[in-house]
Amino acid sequence: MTTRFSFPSILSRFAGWIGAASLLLLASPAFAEQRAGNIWGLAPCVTVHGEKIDSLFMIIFWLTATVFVLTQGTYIYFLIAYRKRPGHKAFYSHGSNMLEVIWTTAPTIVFLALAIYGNRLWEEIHRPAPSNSLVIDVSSYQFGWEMRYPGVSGQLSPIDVRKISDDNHWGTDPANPLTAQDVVTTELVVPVGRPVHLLLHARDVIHSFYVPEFRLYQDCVPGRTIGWVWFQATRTGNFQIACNQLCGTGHYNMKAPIRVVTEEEFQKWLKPRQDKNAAPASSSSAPVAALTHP
Ligand SMILES: [Cu+2]
Repeated sequence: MTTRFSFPSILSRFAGWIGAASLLLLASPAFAEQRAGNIWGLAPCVTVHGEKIDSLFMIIFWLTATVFVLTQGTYIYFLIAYRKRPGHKAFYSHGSNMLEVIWTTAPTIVFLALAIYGNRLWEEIHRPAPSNSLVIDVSSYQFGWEMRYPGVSGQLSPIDVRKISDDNHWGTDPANPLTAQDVVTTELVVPVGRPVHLLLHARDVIHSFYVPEFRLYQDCVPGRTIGWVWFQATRTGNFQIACNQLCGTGHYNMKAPIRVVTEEEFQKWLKPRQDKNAAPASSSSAPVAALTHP
């Protein structure tokens, strides 16, 4: 007996496509070499907020997955059970009003609950940063990142975004003694377990501060201080900021390393840099003054 659409015949018909897809699947790890994370699922999560976002994500995923399997399963079952067969006569069914009410009300309640829960989570994440946060200024430009930490005084030099330019990366006042104390770096080093408050800036065009492991994605807009981003890392590790807003020809390479370290390691890293900037600030106050008050 020959059937036109037997499984082997379908297989041979699509052999070329199946072969190509298998090759692509085998070769895909080579494309993914640049990424440290898992390309098949979510990147590991290392922030308190991120864990909450993931929990909402998983609730929605399992909810929709369950509904998908149930509805598609029922659909396939009905297709097979009520297929056209000799001796089986089709009959008209108007449906069930009760069922209609149930499957309209149930999703409405679920969607409302998700919206309320999601909104609460959004508010929680966008709550002002705790007062004990470490404040770090982040400057994005074509094509890189710069970080500014408070100097020995524990305070960042005040800025005016209107003064941000290629010559004045932060928009600080050179006459302010705090300016010389600021610690400027090209890597983001943060202590684990402590809230970190970021002030995001852009010097030229819109960039985006994106760290998948932090579940953080926020645009940096020229002329603005984006001051609502804060996070608290849950474990140490090495990560990367990647610009996630197509910002020009060098966009693909616009990245900076992130190191989440212990509080002791953090102090060991920051202290010498603060001390280095503290010394010339007091001794060179004369030239600074001379510069600003000729
Ligand atoms: Cu960019």
